[in-house]
Amino acid sequence: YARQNAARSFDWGSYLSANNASAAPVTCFKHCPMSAGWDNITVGMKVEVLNTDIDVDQNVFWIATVIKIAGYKAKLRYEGFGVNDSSCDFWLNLCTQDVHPVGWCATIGKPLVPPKTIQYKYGDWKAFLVKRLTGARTLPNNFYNKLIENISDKNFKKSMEVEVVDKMCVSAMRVASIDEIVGNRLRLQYVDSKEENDEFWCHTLSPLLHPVGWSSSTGHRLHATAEYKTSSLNKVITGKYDEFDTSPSIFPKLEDSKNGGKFEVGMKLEAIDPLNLSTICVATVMKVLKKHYLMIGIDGSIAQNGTDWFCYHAKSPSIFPVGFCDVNNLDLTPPKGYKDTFNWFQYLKETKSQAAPVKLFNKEVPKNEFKPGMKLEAVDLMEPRLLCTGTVVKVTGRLLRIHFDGWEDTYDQWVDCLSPDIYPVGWCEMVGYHLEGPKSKDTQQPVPTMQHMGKKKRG
Ligand code: MLZ
Repeated sequence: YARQNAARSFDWGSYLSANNASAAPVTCFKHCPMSAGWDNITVGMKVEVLNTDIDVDQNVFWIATVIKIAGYKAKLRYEGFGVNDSSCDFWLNLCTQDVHPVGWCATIGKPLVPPKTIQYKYGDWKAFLVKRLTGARTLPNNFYNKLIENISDKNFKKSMEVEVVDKMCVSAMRVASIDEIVGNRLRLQYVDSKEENDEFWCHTLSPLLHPVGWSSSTGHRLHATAEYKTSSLNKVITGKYDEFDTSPSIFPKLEDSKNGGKFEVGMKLEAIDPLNLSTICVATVMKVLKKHYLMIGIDGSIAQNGTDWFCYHAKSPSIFPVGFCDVNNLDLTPPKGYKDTFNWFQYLKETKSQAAPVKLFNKEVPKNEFKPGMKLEAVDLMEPRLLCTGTVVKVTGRLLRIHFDGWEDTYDQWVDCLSPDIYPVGWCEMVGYHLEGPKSKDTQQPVPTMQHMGKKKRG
């Protein structure tokens, strides 16, 4: 598999060892390849890998045992080193072609040669191996093929058009075409852009991504030509899409609200601020779109004419009923001017508004194994080209707070446990995408204060 930028990429192995850190297991990430079968990948499993502990100038291989698993990565120990001898342990990615099932060398006629450090330990290496390998588990034979098959959604192809949030004005959609696909992450190019490389990255399952005609069918604001608006509406009505249109059929079906009530304009709630994902804020339903989509405004935000309203589905895990933060002991960011004095009861009275009824919100909490301290790879959603090393610092129901290693807490992000923007350790290496390492002390630059940031400003 292509590994373009891997060379400059950050190396998890030594970092995990040095910090004695654990990683979120691959089974946590349902949108990632091999997630479903990953329970079968266990410590103690044996594999065949390149033997680098030799004198000869030739590629030879040896058996290694999985000592520890961190996401897609494994700490390995060559067979023959003792149970307590970690002196030559090394990390590899189980989902790259560096790791093979036991038996691979025999099938392609490559030699198994013991490491020179321990060469002296046994006379009959063959007998030793037979003994060690009897009853041992290894990777399934079709592991790598399955991975390749799993790695991309065939429904999304280069040059196809989508509707995606306008990064310069988050209350509107824009038309973009798929320029590159890396492990189900799309590099999109806004089609009407005057600048070159006016790109936006998002996963095929991102809530910011929609099929052609979605804006017309929901009533969402769309920055596009009149021709596009007419033709896309037509496609929605007739159900006939062109070859390079993404159609609704390849997007996840969002569940409709079945509980009777409806969100109404003016109702108050708590919501993750789309322009500052480290905060949960006091918010208002500003507009109700079709198909259970809502435009949410953060109370006290300065933008006029709704340019910072943001679309959340009624069942979005990023909106919460009034009192959610209080109940869960989280900081609620009040509108400007309220500071510590904020009180929902008074605020509702003062603003003569109603809290959105609790029954309208998504109360489902999918089972998940995320725990504070677990490492992962996460998209910096303020600059979604960047995939960075992160740590789960808090788990509240289905919500995770991700901290970017080395960065100030103001860069933290609240994300759902099923978010397609978080990945197991080793994902970047597997798909060949650059991973940003932790920010280190010597490269630290002054960071602008949060008030000056927004999707357009930070960077
Ligand atoms: N230009 C940005 C880069 C931030 C990247 C952080 N990723 C966790 C800034 O310095 O604000």
